[in-house]
Amino acid sequence: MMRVLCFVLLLPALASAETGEAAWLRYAPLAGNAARRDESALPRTLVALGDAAPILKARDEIVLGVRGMLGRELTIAAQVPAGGAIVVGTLARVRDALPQLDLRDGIGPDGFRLKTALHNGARVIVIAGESERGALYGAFAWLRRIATNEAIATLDETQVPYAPLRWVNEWNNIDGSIERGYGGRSIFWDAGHIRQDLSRVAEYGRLLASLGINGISINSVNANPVVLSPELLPEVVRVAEVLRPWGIRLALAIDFGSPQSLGKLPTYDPLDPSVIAWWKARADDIYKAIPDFGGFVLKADSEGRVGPSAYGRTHADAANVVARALAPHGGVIFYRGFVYDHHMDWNNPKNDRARAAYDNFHPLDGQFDENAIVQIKHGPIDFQVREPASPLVGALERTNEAIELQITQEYMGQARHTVFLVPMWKETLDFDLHVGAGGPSPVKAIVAGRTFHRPTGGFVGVSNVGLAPNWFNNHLSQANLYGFGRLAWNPDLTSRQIAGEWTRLTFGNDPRVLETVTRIQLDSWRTYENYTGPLGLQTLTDIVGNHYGVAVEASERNGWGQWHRADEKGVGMDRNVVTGTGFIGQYSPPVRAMYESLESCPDELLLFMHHVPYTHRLHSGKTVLQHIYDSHYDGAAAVAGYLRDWSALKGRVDDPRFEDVRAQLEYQAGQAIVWRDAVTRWFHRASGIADTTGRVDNYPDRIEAEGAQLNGYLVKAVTPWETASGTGGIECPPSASCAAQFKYAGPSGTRDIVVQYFDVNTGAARFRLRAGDRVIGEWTASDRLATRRLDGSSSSRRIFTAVALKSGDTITIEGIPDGGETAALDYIEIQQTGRSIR
Ligand code: GCW
Repeated sequence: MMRVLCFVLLLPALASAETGEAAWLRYAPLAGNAARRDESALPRTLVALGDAAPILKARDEIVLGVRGMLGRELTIAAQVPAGGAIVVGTLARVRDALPQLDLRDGIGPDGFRLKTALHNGARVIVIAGESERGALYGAFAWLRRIATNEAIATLDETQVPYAPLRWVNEWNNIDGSIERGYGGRSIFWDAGHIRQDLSRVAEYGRLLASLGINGISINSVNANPVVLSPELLPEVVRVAEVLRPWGIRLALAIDFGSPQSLGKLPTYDPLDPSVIAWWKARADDIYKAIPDFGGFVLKADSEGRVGPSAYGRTHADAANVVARALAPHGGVIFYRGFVYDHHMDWNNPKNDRARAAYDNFHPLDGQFDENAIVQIKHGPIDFQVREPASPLVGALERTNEAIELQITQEYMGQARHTVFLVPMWKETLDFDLHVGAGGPSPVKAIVAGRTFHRPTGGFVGVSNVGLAPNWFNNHLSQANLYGFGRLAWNPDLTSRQIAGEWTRLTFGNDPRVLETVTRIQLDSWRTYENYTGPLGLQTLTDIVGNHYGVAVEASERNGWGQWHRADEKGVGMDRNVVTGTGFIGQYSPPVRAMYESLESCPDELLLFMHHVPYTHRLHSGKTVLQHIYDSHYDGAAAVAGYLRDWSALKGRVDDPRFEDVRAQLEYQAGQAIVWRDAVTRWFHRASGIADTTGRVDNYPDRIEAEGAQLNGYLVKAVTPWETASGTGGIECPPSASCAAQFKYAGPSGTRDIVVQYFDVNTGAARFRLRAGDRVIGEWTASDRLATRRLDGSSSSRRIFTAVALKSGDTITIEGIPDGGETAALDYIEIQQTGRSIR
């Protein structure tokens, strides 16, 4: 007799799905045809084999997904009934339960098989995992097929992840803040402790499991030693318990000085016996409490962190002392390759930060233990808008590697801008470094351990989700986490496939939505590159500040090494072997030859590799300078296009998310103009060469605030100068109220009025716009972007459309400061209605 199991499903709150919290696991009802199509193909019973936690999670997901998408209630049974069933379990259990089925072939580690068949004349859908975790992955994959309208009637496929290690790092501080996180505060930590309420951790575990992520470190690599304290361990255990059912191993980032700072030893020398014993004891304790603990992540001798250099020891010595403590328990250490000197002399043309990772780690190849992995950022600098693949990836033949990709958009618009990073990651992952003896050696194959036959390796994504309902504070940024996970599972997927899947899962299968969102996403990195730093210039953002707004020279004349060396004659870093820093010599001969020669160096990396005059002609035929001008105008126009195209989706996307994304794109469109104007004006002033089409430094619709009639307002220089139009801005002294009056000299008619003002994070100044005697609008500058200055980050835009103006009208802006915020203004623009975002 069939035993019907009764249970209450404790599942994440899907009622709040349209806040973005459920991300790509919404299980929203499918439109008529798709739902009916699956009707006949779908048995009505679900058999989950065994009671291991991941299997129960798989069961719950299938029930929830089928109910949500197809409106069907599945019956849970212990055995396959006469009418057939969906059967989920490990391959071994499935073989026992369905002995007649031909399931002889094995499945690789963490893999799964989806198969439809007849069993005793009844239809079965088999979801079999190599392990319990694999079965869970299979359940998610099967549900994804349904959600994206793929056929499920006949299935026979096996999937195995490309690499064994598919981890995320969360740079969370134990006080609950997140280093380079833009989605609010930590879901893990608060005030020095693990949070009481871990419900968002459970939801996050579900999202990660749906992608096949199998490890997570939950604190910043700038680690507080306290994370290893025995007092905190019981709290950390709680997180491990929440993530374990999702097949995710918990890990911690560690501080290399911990034996001394936490353990009170006189030293942290990795070769000192007391230090060796200390690491072993800590690892033993952790594994007693968390038997499946994943391991440690270590940032040493980098950006002020202590490391083995204090004792004249090597990175391998440092990695190995920790690796040996973990090895008996099956743990691994990810040792970060991000090691460089941030006090380099800018005046020395041979100095080059890009060389650092290779120079530090290549000599140590072969000296790392088998459970140590060198974790390498995808480019040689630091997550810039375009970098070549890190040469270190190709240079370690006897060392495990993982590639570090940054999901959180530190230099990529900090989730205020939509930038889909998968196309960028793909370029790196597919890049052939021409190493090894066995044919093509793309980055993905090397880091997965395939090229040099390493025991392990893989992918690490710096994710930094937060408590924001939609995790990142930008719905479209979720696609980066999704894309990271999909690539870690299968880097051969195309960017288009990933963007398409994500869009269907996140916004449904409406073809118009699919086309628009996919196009925006696929285009968005190139667009961001266009209006920030094209041609390999790097992002051109505020390197010494918030890494967000534009500041062209912030990278120069300091020790951080993100230099582009633009001056009055030319631009770019000479990294040549013959004339420059020699960085290009770190690549294998074919790659070296391509980058070394101006003829074969791709335009998009030209200024990363070479210093050239502004008049140098690109392969495209344009001069470097004209390309810089044009790309910035193209980029800003493209974002305006995204806003227009998204706006046309009203009614096809639920209202809350529609409006969130619309507001985000509107903001981005304004910021793209700030970037465009700042960068083009900077290069115009530096080079003295005009834009051939006359756009740069020529804004006919614009009236500068510093030229208005000022009542209380004072003219204020803005730093860096290029982030304010004209010669600066105006600000209102504290405890005053001020007004600026502009004369409208154009013909009478309906116009859009753009107000460019500054919104810093030290107050909430108020503004009022009048045309003649009429109040057109009021607003408060209450944004909390990380800047207290008038600069490219705080420069903000407000648009009032279709304002009736008469020739000679006075347009007045009244400003009332608040706290440290001075109701500062840059300019207004009076434009023909409908053309205001250009
Ligand atoms: O990109 C830089 C960030 C730092 C970060 C560092 C790293 C965690 O600005 O915030 O520190 O990289 O990757 O270690």
